[in-house]
Amino acid sequence: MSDKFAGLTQSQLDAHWMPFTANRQFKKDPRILSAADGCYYTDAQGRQVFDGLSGLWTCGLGHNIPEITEAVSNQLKELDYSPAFQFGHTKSFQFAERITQFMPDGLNRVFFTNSGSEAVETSLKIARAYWRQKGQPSKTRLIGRAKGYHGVNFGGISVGGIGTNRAIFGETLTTDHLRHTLLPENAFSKGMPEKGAELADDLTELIALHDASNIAAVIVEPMAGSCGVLPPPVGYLQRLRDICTDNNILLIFDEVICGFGRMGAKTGSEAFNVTPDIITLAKQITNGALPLGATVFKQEIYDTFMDTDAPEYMLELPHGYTYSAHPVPCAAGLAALDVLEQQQLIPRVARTAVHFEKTIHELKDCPNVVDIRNYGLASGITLHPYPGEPAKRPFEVAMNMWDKGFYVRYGGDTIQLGLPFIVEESQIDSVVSALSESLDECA
Ligand code: PXG
Ligand code: PLP
Repeated sequence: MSDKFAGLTQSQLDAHWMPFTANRQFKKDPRILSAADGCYYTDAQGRQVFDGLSGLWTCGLGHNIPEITEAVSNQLKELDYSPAFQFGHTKSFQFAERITQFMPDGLNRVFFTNSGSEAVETSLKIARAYWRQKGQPSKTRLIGRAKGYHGVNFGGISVGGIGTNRAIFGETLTTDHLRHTLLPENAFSKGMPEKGAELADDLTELIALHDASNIAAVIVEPMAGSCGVLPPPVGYLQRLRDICTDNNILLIFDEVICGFGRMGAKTGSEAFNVTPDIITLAKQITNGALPLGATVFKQEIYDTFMDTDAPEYMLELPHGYTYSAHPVPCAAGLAALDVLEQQQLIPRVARTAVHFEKTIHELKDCPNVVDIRNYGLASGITLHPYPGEPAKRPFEVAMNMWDKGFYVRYGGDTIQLGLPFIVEESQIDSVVSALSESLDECA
């Protein structure tokens, strides 16, 4: 069990083109995970590795949850697949209603997808179709925000605001972007930063430029995750909400990371007390055990499609995936939300976040740390870059952490933590103290 290649041949390693991975580096020095339980992975050499990102923001309940395993295995034995179009099975309806219990009031119609990226495409397509359905077909323009991450499909990269994720793929949809909210004067803010609410007024300027009659929707992450954890400035989301309401523009919150507990609340909407018209979900929805995403709509959007003179046998919306509402991930999701609720993990996140905030900010004086941001059980630590090589230092720190037995995320000039909801204070202290050592060693 001490072979870091886990018995894989070079040709097997070469056959898999890995996603968002430095393939050449990985295949020389693979990091293979072979098992997981609670807050720990076991790697191919049998080492225990602390899961500092809950998988990829997916496994807040921890790993190897017996209730999920049982639900999935029972579902596979009972009904392994059911056609998604024109036929149904009980789990998707039960799960849809269960999801709405976690959503803000009024968001109560659920469309199933297989990933966050598809949840985003679904939100953008339906936003456009909604206005057409309401007799306003010119409302097509979609607005995102700089540094936003909305998955990797064409709609998502069009509204997305991370240049490296779109630059090589050629033409995208015609979109606009609000400025991001990462202000130097907010460095080392704890929780929501004080300054920056007025950045929401960028939307007013875009409305002046294009006219609201041409704008379908604005999409933002309530707390931007992938670009390095940016909690919204105080008052910012409410201002966006007000401008959207005043101008008949749909507001979409991409809650793929924020949804189901990460913020110490059911959603980012609840944490920041602002209700959008549409919410996208994925990741934590099944605790990562199986792929599933969802897009949740306020009822009036759904009703707009149902309120039609077309014959009842006609489809109201030509959209959906072969695996939309697949019974097995629906069963996993039902079990995951039951565990989240029964173990009262959302209030636990809110409580643990207090210790996490205090502890993570103790890294302020470590070498090369230029900013630390946090909310709930999420944190982003920005590192001073090597000249011309912004991504190198986070890579070095993350590899040093891996050697010490801690998995943390690195991307751009940032190290990210997304701790499991079940984390103990002593484990928070261990990961932060290891990070402090790594920052010293990589200085
Ligand atoms: N929207 C948001 C806000 C996301 O965070 C997606 C959409 C896309 O979801 P899928 O399931 O298609 O990947 C995401 C995904 C990171 C990291 O390190 C974040 C994501 C994915 C992988 C890594 O922060 N977010
Ligand atoms: N490509 C082809 C040729 C297909 O037949 C389908 C679905 O039937 C798709 C793509 C879309 O696949 P999915 O529904 O899994 O997104």
